[in-house]
Amino acid sequence: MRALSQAVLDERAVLPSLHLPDYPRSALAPGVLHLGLGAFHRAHQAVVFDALLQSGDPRWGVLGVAMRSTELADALARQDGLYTLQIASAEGRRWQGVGSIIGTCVAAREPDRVTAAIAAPATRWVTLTVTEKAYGPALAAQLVAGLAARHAAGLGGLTIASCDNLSGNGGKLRQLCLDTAAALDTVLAHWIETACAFPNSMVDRIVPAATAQHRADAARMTGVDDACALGTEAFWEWVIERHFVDAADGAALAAMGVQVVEDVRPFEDAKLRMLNGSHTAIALMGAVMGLPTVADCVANADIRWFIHHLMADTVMPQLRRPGLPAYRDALLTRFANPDLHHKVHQIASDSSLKIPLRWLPTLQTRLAAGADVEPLAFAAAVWMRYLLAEDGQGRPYAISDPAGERLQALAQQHRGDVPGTVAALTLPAIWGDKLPADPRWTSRVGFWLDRIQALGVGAALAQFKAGCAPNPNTEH
Ligand code: CS2
Repeated sequence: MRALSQAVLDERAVLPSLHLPDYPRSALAPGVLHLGLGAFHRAHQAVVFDALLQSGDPRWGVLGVAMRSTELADALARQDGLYTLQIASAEGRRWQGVGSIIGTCVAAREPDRVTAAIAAPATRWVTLTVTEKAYGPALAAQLVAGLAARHAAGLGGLTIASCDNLSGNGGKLRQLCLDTAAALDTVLAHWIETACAFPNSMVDRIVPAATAQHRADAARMTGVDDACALGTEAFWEWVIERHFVDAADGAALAAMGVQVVEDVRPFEDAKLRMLNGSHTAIALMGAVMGLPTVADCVANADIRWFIHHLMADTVMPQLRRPGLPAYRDALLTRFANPDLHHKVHQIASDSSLKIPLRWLPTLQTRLAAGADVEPLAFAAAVWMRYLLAEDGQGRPYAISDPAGERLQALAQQHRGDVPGTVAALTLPAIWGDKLPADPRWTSRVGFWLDRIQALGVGAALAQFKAGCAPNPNTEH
């Protein structure tokens, strides 16, 4: 079987079921530099840029930059940046060839190439999906080096759009760049501040890590071998603040289905706390209960009930996004998508960085108002149990988290001692300053950790459910 490439595309040597890009890719110069080349970007922004290119606007070709790992960047380069995306929903599966990535490189291997690309005249945008843990000095240094070269060349500023699951992602990135630049050169810092735009944005599409199954399915469906095939759901959202170097970009993106708004906050809060907050709770429960995927978890009636309860009664009262009940119900349907096979351990990774963004704002607001936080106390207890690194059947698993070693050591050290575990793991870096000293929180986490130790997560969850009086305002 031939490998996917531009030549294969030009000969139309693929099966007709595949929707293909047919714009002149070889004539494009990248207008977008994407940092964090991975599955999410390829199933989300790259698809929007593909649609823009398809509409006849040649300014949206992407140079895809992997931060460290070379495998995907090199595999994509071997097939001229092309890949097939499987889109699975209740209506069935369809396949789309995506052509917007016209070059790839690896930041750790070719930092100068990244700097040169940021400073290239054709570059207009930088987009980022580098994950929560990357917002530090190394990222800022890379961006500022490129921006300094751009400034020195007398070129205009860039729109730099963080697409990571952080609240106020654009503002955080802007501050990081300004602080780094100010330490080097105040003129440069002023230029970044005035000539570049850092819009906040919310991105959403569930994109599990690509597997060999995607490759096998792609081969069957297209007749060519695609080492970079991946799968996603039909749903996608990109909500971005109206704040661009070129104001006309707002209309161009909007024409492709991107929502361009004055204030991203209501969308970002709803997405982080409902989708991502539920994801983290599901992933930790699934890991300890030995349920491999999100769909396996929400097929369990008690977990499904718990997630509905968490969203409806604890998270939604603080949110402003319109249409929340429908958003909640759509999320449960998305989680149940049987084609995604979204692994709980993928989502459970980096939980120490995700919990402060996904659970903490709800907790802080509710505790300040004297409202109950019981589902999150239960979820926090599951996280503490998860840190023992073995499921309810005693099967070990790996924990992937920058603080993982330290957290696991603490969990082991206090194993069997509930108050000791709660005290040791309610770290201010994760749970904020107030929760460690708030007995309304620590006592409830301890209560549920005790139940989990005595009964296991599944039976403790059944007890949680039995103890909840039905809320007359929400149908479960
Ligand atoms: C997930 C997200 O891995 C995770 O932590 O919660 O990647 C989630 O699938 C996306 O944000 C959906 O848009």
